[in-house]
Amino acid sequence: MNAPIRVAITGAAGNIGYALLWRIASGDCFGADQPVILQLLEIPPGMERLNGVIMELQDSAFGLVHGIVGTSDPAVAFKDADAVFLVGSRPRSKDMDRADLVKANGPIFVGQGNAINDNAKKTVKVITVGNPCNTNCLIANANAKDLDDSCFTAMTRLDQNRAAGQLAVKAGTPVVNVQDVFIWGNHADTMYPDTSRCTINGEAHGLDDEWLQGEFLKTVATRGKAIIVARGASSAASAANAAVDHMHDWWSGSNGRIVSMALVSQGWYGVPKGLVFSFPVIVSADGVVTVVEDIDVGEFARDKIAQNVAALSGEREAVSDLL
Ligand code: NAX
Repeated sequence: MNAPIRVAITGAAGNIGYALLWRIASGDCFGADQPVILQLLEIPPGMERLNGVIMELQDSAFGLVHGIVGTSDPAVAFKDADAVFLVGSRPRSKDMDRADLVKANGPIFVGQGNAINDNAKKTVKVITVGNPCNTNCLIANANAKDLDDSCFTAMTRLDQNRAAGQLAVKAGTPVVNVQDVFIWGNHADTMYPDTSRCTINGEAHGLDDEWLQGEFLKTVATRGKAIIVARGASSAASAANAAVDHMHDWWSGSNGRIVSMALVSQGWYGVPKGLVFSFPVIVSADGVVTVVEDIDVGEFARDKIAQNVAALSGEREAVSDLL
Protein backbone atom coordinates (compact mmCIF):
# COMPACT_ATOMS: atom_id res chain seq x y z
CA MET A 1 0.00 0.00 0.00
CA ASN A 2 1.13 3.54 -0.81
CA ALA A 3 0.84 6.46 1.63
CA PRO A 4 -2.60 8.11 1.38
CA ILE A 5 -3.06 11.01 -1.05
CA ARG A 6 -5.38 13.96 -0.49
CA VAL A 7 -8.16 14.36 -3.04
CA ALA A 8 -10.33 17.50 -2.97
CA ILE A 9 -13.76 17.51 -4.63
CA THR A 10 -15.91 20.64 -4.88
CA GLY A 11 -19.69 20.45 -5.25
CA ALA A 12 -19.37 17.10 -3.52
CA ALA A 13 -23.06 16.92 -2.55
CA GLY A 14 -24.23 17.43 -6.14
CA ASN A 15 -25.29 14.89 -8.73
CA ILE A 16 -21.87 14.31 -10.29
CA GLY A 17 -20.29 14.22 -6.83
CA TYR A 18 -22.64 11.44 -5.78
CA ALA A 19 -21.38 9.22 -8.60
CA LEU A 20 -17.76 10.39 -8.51
CA LEU A 21 -17.04 9.82 -4.82
CA TRP A 22 -17.86 6.12 -4.94
CA ARG A 23 -15.64 5.56 -7.98
CA ILE A 24 -12.70 7.33 -6.31
CA ALA A 25 -13.28 5.52 -3.02
CA SER A 26 -13.34 2.12 -4.70
CA GLY A 27 -9.93 2.65 -6.34
CA ASP A 28 -11.09 3.11 -9.95
CA CYS A 29 -9.31 6.44 -10.26
CA PHE A 30 -6.00 6.25 -8.40
CA GLY A 31 -5.55 2.48 -8.21
CA ALA A 32 -6.35 -0.41 -5.90
CA ASP A 33 -3.19 0.17 -3.83
CA GLN A 34 -3.67 3.91 -3.36
CA PRO A 35 -5.50 5.04 -0.19
CA VAL A 36 -7.22 8.43 -0.30
CA ILE A 37 -8.24 11.13 2.14
CA LEU A 38 -11.36 12.79 0.70
CA GLN A 39 -11.61 16.56 1.26
CA LEU A 40 -15.11 17.63 0.25
CA LEU A 41 -16.16 21.23 -0.37
CA GLU A 42 -19.71 22.56 -0.47
CA ILE A 43 -21.31 25.96 -0.07
CA PRO A 44 -23.12 26.46 3.27
CA PRO A 45 -26.61 25.60 1.86
CA GLY A 46 -25.18 22.27 0.66
CA MET A 47 -23.58 21.24 3.96
CA GLU A 48 -26.52 19.24 5.27
CA ARG A 49 -26.69 17.23 2.02
CA LEU A 50 -22.92 16.79 2.22
CA ASN A 51 -23.25 15.36 5.74
CA GLY A 52 -25.67 12.78 4.36
CA VAL A 53 -23.21 11.88 1.59
CA ILE A 54 -20.42 11.49 4.15
CA MET A 55 -22.62 9.20 6.27
CA GLU A 56 -23.21 7.02 3.21
CA LEU A 57 -19.51 6.97 2.38
CA GLN A 58 -18.76 5.81 5.93
CA ASP A 59 -21.48 3.17 5.56
CA SER A 60 -19.76 1.90 2.41
CA ALA A 61 -16.70 0.94 4.51
CA PHE A 62 -14.17 1.38 1.70
CA GLY A 63 -10.77 0.02 2.68
CA LEU A 64 -9.00 2.70 0.61
CA VAL A 65 -10.68 5.64 2.35
CA HIS A 66 -8.35 6.76 5.15
CA GLY A 67 -10.23 9.94 6.07
CA ILE A 68 -13.11 12.21 5.04
CA VAL A 69 -13.26 15.95 5.60
CA GLY A 70 -16.45 17.93 4.84
CA THR A 71 -16.10 21.71 4.78
CA SER A 72 -17.35 24.96 3.28
CA ASP A 73 -13.86 26.51 3.60
CA PRO A 74 -11.77 26.20 0.40
CA ALA A 75 -8.54 26.57 2.41
CA VAL A 76 -9.43 23.42 4.36
CA ALA A 77 -10.64 21.51 1.31
CA PHE A 78 -7.50 22.20 -0.75
CA LYS A 79 -4.99 21.77 2.09
CA ASP A 80 -2.05 19.68 0.81
CA ALA A 81 -4.22 18.34 -2.02
CA ASP A 82 -2.55 16.04 -4.54
CA ALA A 83 -5.56 16.04 -6.86
CA VAL A 84 -8.53 18.40 -7.17
CA PHE A 85 -11.86 17.90 -8.94
CA LEU A 86 -13.53 21.30 -9.48
CA VAL A 87 -17.12 20.15 -9.99
CA GLY A 88 -19.19 22.68 -8.03
CA SER A 89 -20.57 25.63 -9.89
CA ARG A 90 -23.86 27.38 -10.44
CA PRO A 91 -26.11 25.58 -12.91
CA ARG A 92 -27.47 27.49 -15.88
CA SER A 93 -31.06 28.61 -15.25
CA LYS A 94 -33.65 28.94 -18.02
CA ASP A 95 -33.17 32.68 -18.46
CA MET A 96 -29.34 32.46 -18.70
CA ASP A 97 -27.31 32.20 -21.89
CA ARG A 98 -23.73 30.97 -22.00
CA ALA A 99 -22.31 34.48 -21.50
CA ASP A 100 -24.41 34.91 -18.32
CA LEU A 101 -23.14 31.55 -17.04
CA VAL A 102 -19.53 32.54 -17.67
CA LYS A 103 -20.03 35.73 -15.65
CA ALA A 104 -22.01 34.04 -12.85
CA ASN A 105 -19.47 31.29 -12.25
CA GLY A 106 -16.25 33.20 -12.85
CA PRO A 107 -15.90 34.63 -9.33
CA ILE A 108 -16.12 31.11 -7.80
CA PHE A 109 -13.00 30.12 -9.69
CA VAL A 110 -11.09 33.26 -8.68
CA GLY A 111 -11.48 32.27 -5.03
CA GLN A 112 -10.80 28.60 -5.65
CA GLY A 113 -7.73 29.34 -7.81
CA ASN A 114 -6.33 31.47 -5.01
CA ALA A 115 -7.10 28.84 -2.39
CA ILE A 116 -5.51 26.06 -4.47
CA ASN A 117 -2.44 28.26 -4.96
CA ASP A 118 -2.08 28.89 -1.23
CA ASN A 119 -2.93 25.43 0.10
CA ALA A 120 -2.50 22.59 -2.37
CA LYS A 121 0.75 20.78 -3.23
CA LYS A 122 2.81 22.52 -5.92
CA THR A 123 2.45 19.35 -8.00
CA VAL A 124 -1.35 19.28 -7.71
CA LYS A 125 -3.37 17.92 -10.62
CA VAL A 126 -6.59 19.93 -11.11
CA ILE A 127 -9.46 18.85 -13.36
CA THR A 128 -12.23 21.40 -13.98
CA VAL A 129 -15.67 19.89 -14.63
CA GLY A 130 -18.05 22.69 -13.58
CA ASN A 131 -19.26 24.62 -16.61
CA PRO A 132 -18.20 26.54 -18.58
CA CYS A 133 -15.27 24.30 -17.69
CA ASN A 134 -12.62 25.61 -20.10
CA THR A 135 -13.02 29.21 -19.01
CA ASN A 136 -13.49 28.32 -15.33
CA CYS A 137 -10.16 26.49 -15.58
CA LEU A 138 -8.57 29.53 -17.24
CA ILE A 139 -9.74 31.72 -14.33
CA ALA A 140 -8.54 29.28 -11.66
CA ASN A 141 -5.14 28.97 -13.35
CA ALA A 142 -4.78 32.75 -13.73
CA ASN A 143 -5.42 33.15 -10.00
CA ALA A 144 -2.96 30.45 -8.96
CA LYS A 145 0.12 32.57 -9.60
CA ASP A 146 2.67 30.23 -8.02
CA LEU A 147 1.54 27.07 -9.80
CA ASP A 148 2.63 25.88 -13.20
CA ASP A 149 0.11 25.97 -16.08
CA SER A 150 0.51 22.20 -16.31
CA CYS A 151 -1.31 21.78 -12.95
CA PHE A 152 -4.61 22.85 -14.57
CA THR A 153 -6.87 20.98 -17.00
CA ALA A 154 -10.52 20.98 -18.01
CA MET A 155 -12.61 17.98 -18.98
CA THR A 156 -13.50 17.06 -22.55
CA ARG A 157 -13.27 13.33 -21.86
CA LEU A 158 -17.05 13.01 -21.74
CA ASP A 159 -17.18 14.32 -25.32
CA GLN A 160 -14.45 11.83 -26.29
CA ASN A 161 -16.30 8.95 -24.65
CA ARG A 162 -19.55 10.00 -26.34
CA ALA A 163 -17.72 10.00 -29.70
CA ALA A 164 -16.18 6.58 -29.05
CA GLY A 165 -19.59 5.23 -28.06
CA GLN A 166 -21.18 6.42 -31.31
CA LEU A 167 -18.33 5.01 -33.42
CA ALA A 168 -18.67 1.64 -31.68
CA VAL A 169 -22.41 1.49 -32.39
CA LYS A 170 -21.84 2.46 -36.02
CA ALA A 171 -19.15 -0.19 -36.47
CA GLY A 172 -21.07 -2.83 -34.48
CA THR A 173 -18.13 -3.52 -32.18
CA PRO A 174 -17.51 -3.17 -28.44
CA VAL A 175 -16.24 0.32 -27.58
CA VAL A 176 -12.95 -1.14 -26.33
CA ASN A 177 -12.08 -1.69 -30.02
CA VAL A 178 -12.36 2.05 -30.78
CA GLN A 179 -9.08 3.86 -30.11
CA ASP A 180 -7.56 7.32 -30.47
CA VAL A 181 -10.62 9.45 -31.25
CA PHE A 182 -10.10 12.80 -29.54
CA ILE A 183 -11.66 16.25 -29.08
CA TRP A 184 -10.50 19.69 -30.15
CA GLY A 185 -11.58 22.88 -28.42
CA ASN A 186 -14.26 23.86 -25.96
CA HIS A 187 -16.60 21.64 -23.92
CA ALA A 188 -19.55 23.13 -25.82
CA ASP A 189 -21.43 22.25 -28.98
CA THR A 190 -18.61 23.75 -31.06
CA MET A 191 -16.20 20.99 -29.94
CA TYR A 192 -14.83 18.80 -32.72
CA PRO A 193 -14.38 15.02 -32.40
CA ASP A 194 -11.41 14.17 -34.64
CA THR A 195 -11.21 10.65 -36.09
CA SER A 196 -8.10 11.19 -38.22
CA ARG A 197 -6.03 8.86 -36.00
CA CYS A 198 -8.94 6.66 -34.93
CA THR A 199 -8.74 2.92 -35.36
CA ILE A 200 -11.60 0.45 -35.05
CA ASN A 201 -10.74 -3.21 -34.46
CA GLY A 202 -7.08 -2.25 -34.94
CA GLU A 203 -7.49 -0.78 -38.42
CA ALA A 204 -8.08 2.67 -39.94
CA HIS A 205 -11.82 3.21 -39.44
CA GLY A 206 -12.88 3.70 -43.09
CA LEU A 207 -16.03 5.67 -42.18
CA ASP A 208 -17.19 8.24 -44.73
CA ASP A 209 -16.87 11.98 -44.21
CA GLU A 210 -20.56 12.59 -44.89
CA TRP A 211 -21.53 10.64 -41.76
CA LEU A 212 -18.57 11.85 -39.69
CA GLN A 213 -19.14 15.53 -40.49
CA GLY A 214 -22.94 15.23 -40.36
CA GLU A 215 -24.88 12.87 -38.11
CA PHE A 216 -21.92 11.79 -35.96
CA LEU A 217 -20.76 15.34 -35.24
CA LYS A 218 -24.31 16.49 -34.48
CA THR A 219 -25.04 13.54 -32.17
CA VAL A 220 -21.87 14.07 -30.14
CA ALA A 221 -22.27 17.86 -30.00
CA THR A 222 -25.87 17.73 -28.81
CA ARG A 223 -25.66 14.65 -26.59
CA GLY A 224 -25.80 16.64 -23.35
CA LYS A 225 -29.08 18.28 -24.40
CA ALA A 226 -30.53 14.95 -25.58
CA ILE A 227 -29.83 13.45 -22.15
CA ILE A 228 -31.52 16.36 -20.37
CA VAL A 229 -34.60 15.91 -22.58
CA ALA A 230 -34.75 12.13 -22.06
CA ARG A 231 -33.79 11.93 -18.39
CA GLY A 232 -35.05 15.25 -17.12
CA ALA A 233 -31.62 15.86 -15.61
CA SER A 234 -28.12 16.50 -16.94
CA SER A 235 -25.45 13.83 -17.42
CA ALA A 236 -24.14 12.80 -14.03
CA ALA A 237 -22.88 9.19 -13.95
CA SER A 238 -21.26 9.51 -17.40
CA ALA A 239 -19.70 12.84 -16.40
CA ALA A 240 -18.31 11.31 -13.20
CA ASN A 241 -17.01 8.36 -15.22
CA ALA A 242 -15.27 10.72 -17.65
CA ALA A 243 -13.69 12.63 -14.75
CA VAL A 244 -12.38 9.32 -13.40
CA ASP A 245 -11.02 8.38 -16.85
CA HIS A 246 -9.31 11.78 -17.20
CA MET A 247 -7.69 11.73 -13.77
CA HIS A 248 -6.83 8.02 -13.99
CA ASP A 249 -4.89 8.58 -17.20
CA TRP A 250 -3.22 11.71 -15.82
CA TRP A 251 -2.23 9.87 -12.66
CA SER A 252 -1.14 6.54 -14.16
CA GLY A 253 -0.58 7.21 -17.88
CA SER A 254 -2.63 6.69 -21.03
CA ASN A 255 -0.76 3.54 -22.01
CA GLY A 256 0.33 5.00 -25.35
CA ARG A 257 -3.24 5.89 -26.37
CA ILE A 258 -4.29 9.38 -27.48
CA VAL A 259 -6.78 10.96 -25.07
CA SER A 260 -8.38 14.42 -24.85
CA MET A 261 -7.55 17.01 -22.22
CA ALA A 262 -8.22 20.72 -22.24
CA LEU A 263 -4.85 22.29 -21.38
CA VAL A 264 -3.56 25.83 -20.94
CA SER A 265 -2.36 26.36 -24.51
CA GLN A 266 1.31 27.04 -25.01
CA GLY A 267 0.57 27.90 -28.65
CA TRP A 268 0.10 24.34 -29.96
CA TYR A 269 -1.63 24.19 -33.37
CA GLY A 270 -1.76 27.99 -33.45
CA VAL A 271 -4.19 28.14 -30.49
CA PRO A 272 -3.45 31.43 -28.66
CA LYS A 273 -1.30 31.04 -25.58
CA GLY A 274 -3.29 30.85 -22.36
CA LEU A 275 -6.65 29.66 -23.77
CA VAL A 276 -7.80 26.42 -22.15
CA PHE A 277 -8.32 24.25 -25.21
CA SER A 278 -8.80 20.52 -25.72
CA PHE A 279 -5.89 18.83 -27.52
CA PRO A 280 -4.88 15.26 -28.32
CA VAL A 281 -2.41 14.16 -25.63
CA ILE A 282 -0.44 11.13 -24.53
CA VAL A 283 0.39 10.74 -20.82
CA SER A 284 3.48 8.90 -19.60
CA ALA A 285 3.26 6.45 -16.69
CA ASP A 286 4.68 9.13 -14.38
CA GLY A 287 1.97 11.64 -15.35
CA VAL A 288 3.74 13.85 -17.90
CA VAL A 289 1.19 15.12 -20.44
CA THR A 290 2.50 15.64 -23.98
CA VAL A 291 0.46 17.16 -26.79
CA VAL A 292 0.53 15.02 -29.95
CA GLU A 293 1.89 17.62 -32.34
CA ASP A 294 1.89 15.80 -35.67
CA ILE A 295 -1.84 15.49 -36.37
CA ASP A 296 -2.55 16.25 -40.02
CA VAL A 297 -5.23 18.92 -39.60
CA GLY A 298 -7.41 19.08 -42.73
CA GLU A 299 -9.52 22.01 -43.87
CA PHE A 300 -12.70 20.90 -42.05
CA ALA A 301 -10.87 20.42 -38.74
CA ARG A 302 -8.98 23.69 -39.18
CA ASP A 303 -12.26 25.52 -39.53
CA LYS A 304 -13.65 23.83 -36.40
CA ILE A 305 -10.51 24.69 -34.42
CA ALA A 306 -10.88 28.32 -35.52
CA GLN A 307 -14.54 28.36 -34.36
CA ASN A 308 -13.48 27.09 -30.94
CA VAL A 309 -10.64 29.61 -30.69
CA ALA A 310 -13.13 32.39 -31.49
CA ALA A 311 -15.64 31.17 -28.88
CA LEU A 312 -13.03 30.74 -26.14
CA SER A 313 -11.37 34.07 -26.95
CA GLY A 314 -14.81 35.68 -26.50
CA GLU A 315 -15.26 33.94 -23.13
CA ARG A 316 -11.77 35.08 -22.05
CA GLU A 317 -12.65 38.64 -23.00
CA ALA A 318 -15.91 38.44 -20.97
CA VAL A 319 -13.99 37.51 -17.80
CA SER A 320 -10.90 39.68 -18.38
CA ASP A 321 -11.49 41.49 -15.08
CA LEU A 322 -11.10 38.16 -13.22
CA LEU A 323 -7.74 37.18 -14.71
P1 NAX B 1 -25.43 19.92 -9.15
O1 NAX B 1 -26.17 21.22 -9.20
O2 NAX B 1 -26.16 18.66 -8.86
O3 NAX B 1 -24.25 20.02 -8.08
C1 NAX B 1 -23.42 21.12 -7.98
C2 NAX B 1 -23.02 21.24 -6.53
O4 NAX B 1 -22.04 22.27 -6.44
C3 NAX B 1 -24.17 21.63 -5.60
O5 NAX B 1 -24.25 20.71 -4.52
C4 NAX B 1 -23.81 23.03 -5.14
O6 NAX B 1 -24.22 23.30 -3.79
C5 NAX B 1 -22.29 22.99 -5.26
N1 NAX B 1 -21.64 24.30 -5.40
C6 NAX B 1 -22.10 25.40 -6.04
N2 NAX B 1 -21.21 26.40 -5.90
C7 NAX B 1 -20.17 25.91 -5.21
C8 NAX B 1 -18.95 26.46 -4.74
N3 NAX B 1 -18.64 27.76 -4.95
N4 NAX B 1 -18.11 25.68 -4.04
C9 NAX B 1 -18.42 24.40 -3.78
N5 NAX B 1 -19.57 23.81 -4.17
C10 NAX B 1 -20.42 24.57 -4.88
O7 NAX B 1 -24.65 19.84 -10.54
P2 NAX B 1 -23.94 18.55 -11.20
O8 NAX B 1 -24.94 17.82 -12.03
O9 NAX B 1 -23.18 17.82 -10.17
O10 NAX B 1 -22.95 19.30 -12.23
C11 NAX B 1 -21.84 20.04 -11.74
C12 NAX B 1 -21.22 20.85 -12.85
O11 NAX B 1 -20.71 19.97 -13.88
C13 NAX B 1 -22.18 21.79 -13.59
O12 NAX B 1 -21.53 23.03 -13.78
C14 NAX B 1 -22.40 21.11 -14.91
O13 NAX B 1 -22.75 22.03 -15.92
C15 NAX B 1 -21.04 20.51 -15.15
N6 NAX B 1 -20.96 19.44 -16.14
C16 NAX B 1 -19.82 19.35 -16.87
C17 NAX B 1 -19.61 18.38 -17.83
C18 NAX B 1 -18.34 18.31 -18.62
O14 NAX B 1 -18.25 17.43 -19.49
N7 NAX B 1 -17.34 19.15 -18.38
C19 NAX B 1 -20.68 17.39 -18.12
C20 NAX B 1 -21.68 17.24 -17.02
C21 NAX B 1 -22.08 18.53 -16.36
O15 NAX B 1 -23.01 19.20 -17.17
